Amino acid sequence: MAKRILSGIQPTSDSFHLGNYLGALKQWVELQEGNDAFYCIVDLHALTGEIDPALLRKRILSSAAQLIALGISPDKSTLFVQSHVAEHNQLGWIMECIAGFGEANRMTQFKDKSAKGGADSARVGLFTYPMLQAADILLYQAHYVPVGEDQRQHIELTRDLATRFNTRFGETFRIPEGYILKSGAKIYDLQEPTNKMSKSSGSAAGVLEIMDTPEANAKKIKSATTDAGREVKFDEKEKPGISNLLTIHAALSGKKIGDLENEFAGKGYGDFKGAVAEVVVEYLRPIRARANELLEDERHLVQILHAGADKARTVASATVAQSYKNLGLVL
Ligand code: ATP
Ligand code: LTN
Repeated sequence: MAKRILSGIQPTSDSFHLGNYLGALKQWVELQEGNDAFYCIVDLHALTGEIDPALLRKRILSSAAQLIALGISPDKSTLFVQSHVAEHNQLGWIMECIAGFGEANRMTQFKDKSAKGGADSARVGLFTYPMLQAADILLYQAHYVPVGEDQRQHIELTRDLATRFNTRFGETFRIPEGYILKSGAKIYDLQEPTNKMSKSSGSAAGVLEIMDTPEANAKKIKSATTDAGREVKFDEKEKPGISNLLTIHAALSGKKIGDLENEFAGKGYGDFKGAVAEVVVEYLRPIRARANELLEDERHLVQILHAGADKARTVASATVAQSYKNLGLVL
């Protein structure tokens, strides 16, 4: 049976990176087949960080173009921008009124992010972020929420809030489940292969960006940190750099890691890196071109997003109406 899928990604960088794709977005593309998928660019969540209006606008559009270029089809999935569907704010407030201060205060993402700039300067929106995320999910009565391991705690909170609401005010929300790939491709920084590839903490040289030029990405791979020895072998402990490159090659070429080890037996790291660079560059080339093409016609891109928002609103408004009614609000 088709399942309702919901996920979101923040438009917080000019380009998604290969970790975002292999760890999360590739699953989004796969899950749109045979399911009823809703994918949301969570621009309101992005307001919890530094706000640069011109940059934010550019990144929302660029995120949409990249998602489509990576394979999210607006015909198969409902692709939309969170701020286009006001119901997110409406249910977000309800969730804030259901959540306890103590449980919100236990969210590790808030603790980590607020600790960076000093807790007093953290904004209230960063604190209430998980309640808005719960609203994102519950509005669509999602069965599954494909996310990375780091989001497990927010999904648990969402389930707790939904259960509490249903128990106290009557059945309103489906209790969603996280769809978290345990062994999902976790991609590491090319320069520091024990840290995850990340928009915020990685060095630019260690992050393979979808919108980067082929030359830039090839150069990053060729100067990736490798390990002692010269054998191309998967060993995350002793050879994190080579293992990361093997993971990337295998994920994009569809080859097995064992077969790649055999293919490069007796050859040096240089040959291997050249092959990885070619696989990455050729994989990303049409994606980048398609994204750039979509960005050239901004009106058309916005039209696609508005159409997605219209579809999303139909589902979201029914959930808000039901929750208002159950709360005793006069409709
Ligand atoms: P930030 O550095 O700002 O935390 P990020 O690069 O970690 O950003 P997110 O926007 O937090 O990216 O994550 C978007 C999705 O990509 C999440 O589902 C997350 O689990 C996944 N993801 C991010 N980095 C990686 C990675 N290196 N390997 C696999 N998956 C990743
Ligand atoms: N918090 C998530 C982004 C996010 C999300 C969502 C993911 C916001 N709303 C709803 C899944 C479902 C993150 O930082 N990756």
